[in-house]
Amino acid sequence: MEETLQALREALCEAKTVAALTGAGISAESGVPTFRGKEGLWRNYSPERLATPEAFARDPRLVWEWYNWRRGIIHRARPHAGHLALAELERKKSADQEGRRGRFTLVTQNVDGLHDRAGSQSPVKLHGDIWRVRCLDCGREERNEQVPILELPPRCHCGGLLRPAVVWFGEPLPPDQWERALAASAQAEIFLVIGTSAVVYPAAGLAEVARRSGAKLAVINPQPTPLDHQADWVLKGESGKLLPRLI
Ligand code: BV8
Ligand code: ZN
Repeated sequence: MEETLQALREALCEAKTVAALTGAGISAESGVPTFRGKEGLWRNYSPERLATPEAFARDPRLVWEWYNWRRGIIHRARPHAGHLALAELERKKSADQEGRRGRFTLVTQNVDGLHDRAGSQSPVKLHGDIWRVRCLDCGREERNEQVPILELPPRCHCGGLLRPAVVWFGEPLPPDQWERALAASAQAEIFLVIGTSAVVYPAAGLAEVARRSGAKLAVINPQPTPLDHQADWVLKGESGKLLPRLI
């Protein structure tokens, strides 16, 4: 582990452009349950039942109860040293290095906003934001940080039903965010895959985009992932402990 850490540290120093893809695992140490772990969010529910437009159409109140519960947990959560380390890497890479302008792009599947609270400037949010809502009728999208939202399901001024502004299964990713993620992955010399089971597409496909464009791949996860076999560095451990040591 030590030599892998040191090798990746040196490569990160050298690299001009770096990108990272994070998943629920980086929020686990902040107390936010992951989706597929043993304590996972999906343990009691199946994704089909909750994180789909059909589920919301069938029972908006049930889906909102699930999001209210998650918003409560996230509201009480704090970013940890791993989130802060990624914000630090962003600052280091964007500061002029011997006149070479480096770049670090954070791409996240998480909707909890912990990266923003840790100081990441403009994370690419592939799956939306749990703190924003969108009206099914007039399409108006706004911030909503009520914890909890009292009247469920919440209504827009126009009377339309408000939904969480997140990407559900079967829904396309926001085109602007997807474009930013593709560009960052294609230009990265090093692509970090942190705290994701890499089973949800198209997000998980970004690692392949990066590799095909010549990037080296690093996986940071206490468990094995489908990307391990094609990674240049595999660090088996928790993001809150490994990222500060790495960065
Ligand atoms: C789309 C937002 C089409 C909402 C989420 C069959 C095969 C392949 C693909 C599909 C298929 N059937 C359907 C699909 C497509 C589907 C998909 O990929 N399904 C998977 C499950 C098979 N994808 C979609 O539907 C996407 N849309 O394809 O649209 C389209 C195109 C054009 C036009 C119309 C339609 C939309 C996907 C987005 C779904 N939304 N969430 C919400 O959050 O409520 S997905 C959800 O999973 C979260 O966003 C989450 O981030 C994401 C991925 O999960 P992970 O982040 O990886 O979390 P997980 O729990 O799985 O893993 C945690 C990891 O952390 C583990 O590895 C664990 O070991 C590790 N860990 C634990 N502790 C730590 C740690 N790591 C580090 N440190 C620790 N301390
Ligand atoms: Zn409306």
